[in-house]
Amino acid sequence: MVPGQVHLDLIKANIIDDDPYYGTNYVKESMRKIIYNTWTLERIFDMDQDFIHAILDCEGLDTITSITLNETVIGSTDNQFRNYHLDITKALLAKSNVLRITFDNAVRTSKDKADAYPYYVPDMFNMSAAQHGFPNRNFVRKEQCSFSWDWGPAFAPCGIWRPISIKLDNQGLLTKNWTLLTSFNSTLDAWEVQLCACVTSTRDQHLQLQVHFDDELPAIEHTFRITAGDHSLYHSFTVEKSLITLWWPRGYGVQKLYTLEASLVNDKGSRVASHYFECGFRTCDLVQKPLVPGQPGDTFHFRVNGIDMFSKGANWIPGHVFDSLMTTEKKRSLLQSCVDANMNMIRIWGGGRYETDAFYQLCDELGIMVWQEFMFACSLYPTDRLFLENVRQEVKDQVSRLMCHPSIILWSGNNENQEFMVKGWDRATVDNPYIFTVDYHRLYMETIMATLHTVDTSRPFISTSPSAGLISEHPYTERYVLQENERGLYGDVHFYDYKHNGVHVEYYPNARFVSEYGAQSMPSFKAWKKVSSSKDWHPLSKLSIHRNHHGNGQHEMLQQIEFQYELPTSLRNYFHTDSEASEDMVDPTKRELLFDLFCYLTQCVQARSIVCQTEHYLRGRGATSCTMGALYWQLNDIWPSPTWTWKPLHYFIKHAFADVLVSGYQPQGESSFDIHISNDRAAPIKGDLRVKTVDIRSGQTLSESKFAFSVKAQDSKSVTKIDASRLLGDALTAITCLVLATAVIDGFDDESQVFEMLPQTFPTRDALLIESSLTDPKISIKIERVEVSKDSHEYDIHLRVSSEAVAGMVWLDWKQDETKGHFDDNALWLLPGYPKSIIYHGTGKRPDPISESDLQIKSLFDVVRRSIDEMK
Ligand code: BMA
Repeated sequence: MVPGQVHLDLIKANIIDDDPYYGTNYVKESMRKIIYNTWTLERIFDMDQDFIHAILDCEGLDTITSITLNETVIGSTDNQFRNYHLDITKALLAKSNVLRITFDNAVRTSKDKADAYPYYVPDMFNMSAAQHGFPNRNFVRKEQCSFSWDWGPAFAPCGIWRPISIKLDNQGLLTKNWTLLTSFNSTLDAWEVQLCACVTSTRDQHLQLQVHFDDELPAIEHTFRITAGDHSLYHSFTVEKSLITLWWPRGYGVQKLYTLEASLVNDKGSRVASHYFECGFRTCDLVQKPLVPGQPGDTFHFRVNGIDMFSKGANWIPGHVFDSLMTTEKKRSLLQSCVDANMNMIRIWGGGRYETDAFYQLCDELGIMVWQEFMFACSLYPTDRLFLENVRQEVKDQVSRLMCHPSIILWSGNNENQEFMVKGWDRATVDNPYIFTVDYHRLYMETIMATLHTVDTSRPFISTSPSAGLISEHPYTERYVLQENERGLYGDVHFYDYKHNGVHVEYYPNARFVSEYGAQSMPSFKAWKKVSSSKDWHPLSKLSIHRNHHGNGQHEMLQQIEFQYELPTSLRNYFHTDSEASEDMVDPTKRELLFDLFCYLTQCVQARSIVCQTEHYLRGRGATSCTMGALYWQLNDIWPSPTWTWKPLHYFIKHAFADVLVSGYQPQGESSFDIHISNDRAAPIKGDLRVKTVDIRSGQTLSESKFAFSVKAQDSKSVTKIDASRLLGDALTAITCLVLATAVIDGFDDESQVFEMLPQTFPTRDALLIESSLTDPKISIKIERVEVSKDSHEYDIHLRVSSEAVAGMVWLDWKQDETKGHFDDNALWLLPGYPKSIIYHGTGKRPDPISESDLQIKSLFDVVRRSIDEMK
């Protein structure tokens, strides 16, 4: 399969019949053998066109290869992230060409390199036994997580993973690639367009560059006179400011993109090369300046077109172990889900891959800002001459390819490698920090930053994330170490805490920018079922533990469930009992339902913890922390396993990232509830905040109150702090209530100006006593109508969900897996007498006939129901 990976060819040919994603197949000897083998891909073809010069254009080979054409060696490669242009002029025949690409074992190669290296360069392998992976990934320029990660399996695949083609020249000119950069030139007070074509000419000639920019901008012409040989034909020109419509991140304006067509015409009047770009015009800065002049502490936020922005988003990892199965359609759907969840940024994390052109094109169109990392993560790296030269070429190739995209607003050197070194994750960096500091500087400053700046100086660069900020821009000097009293005052932060209750917000950092934070949950049971069998359906089953690559993950999730929910004792005991022993506790046919419940509970807890944390960061905008970014970990998954990726959380995040957020929490040591409004709009808002509390057991209203509020543009503040006695009305304080709050903005009548807080139980800090607080909600669902698009490809199912008592975390899903689409809302709290309308947006084949019985509904009351019905 081209583009593809050898694993997929072997599956297609039935040479391996195990599903690589099933159970523990990924560590089976038969699967691992694929990695340890050498594989040769061969293609026999005729060349029926004339040519003077020919190259084999490899956009991505994974990774260690040697290449022959008709038995002539034409090249070798050792970097998955580079483009290779191999000259095949002499080897190419008219008939029966044999092209062979032999892929060597990357795991062995990296080990050999590490063994031969003069000193030990740590890569975290020793700290990650639970990942069932391979060591020394840092010695090979290959997707780092393909050697395993704390959310992913080790397949270390090989293959022609990106397109490959032969480029012919029969007119004296061959173009290898085109690049484009648009930037604002403040000296000229105009936009500058830098265009470059890398060509090989077989003769001296004149070439005319013709640039056509939609019809809106003036056309450009420029003549080059070149000799035979390789050339970079570089031309830069300016465009008047007044002619340009800016590209904006979503939520701030339009995503204006211009089509630029560049052509080269030779002295005989023939058009010998041409290329289209979709480009945009915008400025971008990462503002790291004193927050209060003369005081310690710098800002850390993005400024696009002069506007300071709060970055709302998530982290992106590779979407599939085998890249060719991660289609553009799947990427589009994930990126659209970011838009639907009100995000404006994604961070392409440094342990994965540089994405495809189509991916960034989608980000440009959707207005999603991209924080782009170079592919180095959680490791230290060698710095010998060959390694650095390899990296230099990689940076040139990737930056040249990607810099035309307005969505990319930052280049970042790596994920967590500075922290690895500074915090001494491996003994070696503690014993001799100087070696690794010098190495760090060589790789990220002298190699990556220096190479980047030969190609693109229009975007900011940071060497790492999380960073401790800058001491000075000129000379470029990073702070590296933060003193105790400087925490949160500089740079960005990654924050994970598996020990505390996720709704206890005082544990969350007060930081300028939190570029990673997250919590694990199980995949949906439907997804898990496809990769497991009934013996695996227990929180502590061998498979659950095996596939949770984050050491103690299963126990941590159980602990987190208990922080938020007090489970019936029988259920609690069952979850905590060793998987095999637990078999005696329930009827075998009921294990499925209980495991499904466990998956659901982990997802509820994850959603609540991460949204509480996200709301804390959004409130931080108006606090002394001046927070200006929250990117949670992690948007997408690579395989069905317990990981940090979103499930019900997505619906909560949509809420937290709305342009007006109503959020509330119970402060530590207090019996009150503090409600804030965060305003991401460019204009101030004012209106009424209506607060209502409901007895969670009876559904009776306990209290109602109204508060006037006003919040400045792009600010956040506390609107009211309500005491328990007021929240609970005349009721006994022992009662649990649900707090509902709605902000209605003045001066508008439409629904879009009404913002609801996510319902919160109060007391908020305590575990919800599931058994004694909940009543059977008897949820019912009605399909009201189905609307089908004209081409029948898309359809909307309009549903109405109602309940007879308060229902918590109501989760809707289809019983079968045949539908493709999403509910516009889910993970809801329902109140008796207040039905909710939900739309399911589907594409492709729809359930026909469709009925309410095709849907599955879960709510927190199922914990009570199932622990009574299913436990022996
Ligand atoms: C951060 C990331 C990843 C990791 C995640 C969860 O450190 O950069 O390396 O998967 O945490 O542990």
